[in-house]
Amino acid sequence: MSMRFSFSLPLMLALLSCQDEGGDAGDAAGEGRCGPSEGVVAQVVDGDTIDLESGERVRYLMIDTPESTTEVECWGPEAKQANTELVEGQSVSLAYDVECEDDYGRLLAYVSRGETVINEVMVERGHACVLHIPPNGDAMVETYESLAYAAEMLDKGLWAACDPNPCQ
Ligand SMILES: [Ca+2]
Repeated sequence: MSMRFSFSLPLMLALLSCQDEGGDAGDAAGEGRCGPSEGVVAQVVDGDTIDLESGERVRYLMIDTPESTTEVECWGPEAKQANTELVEGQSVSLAYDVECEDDYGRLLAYVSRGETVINEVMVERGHACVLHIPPNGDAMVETYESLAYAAEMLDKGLWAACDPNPCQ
């Protein structure tokens, strides 16, 4: 018994420390490195921002959608509507990058429903432009740029509807 214990404790500690270094690998309480690792979307603010029932405001990483709140830009209302249909009232998971918050205190996250990353869907369907603010997204920028390029080639959403194009 004691032999087995002396073997497994260091192993457990090693596993735990790996998990800590894993960034947003959440612990048992559902906490990621920067904030909650899951939540329910109470309200969609616009195409790239949501409020969780737990109170956090979350700004989607790597994307920017046209405004639909204080001012209304081309495709702003459509982007908000698309985001609403995707996540409002839904359980989502959150993954973080290097910097946890923006200057407004909003959590910066990749937001997923099941295996679907909503940030990517918004670009893929032509509802969002790519917005890369390093060091966040350095590992993801090529993925997002190619999704935006495909949306542009296929005349999706804002790429066909807006002149001038809000992504340029
Ligand atoms: Ca925006």
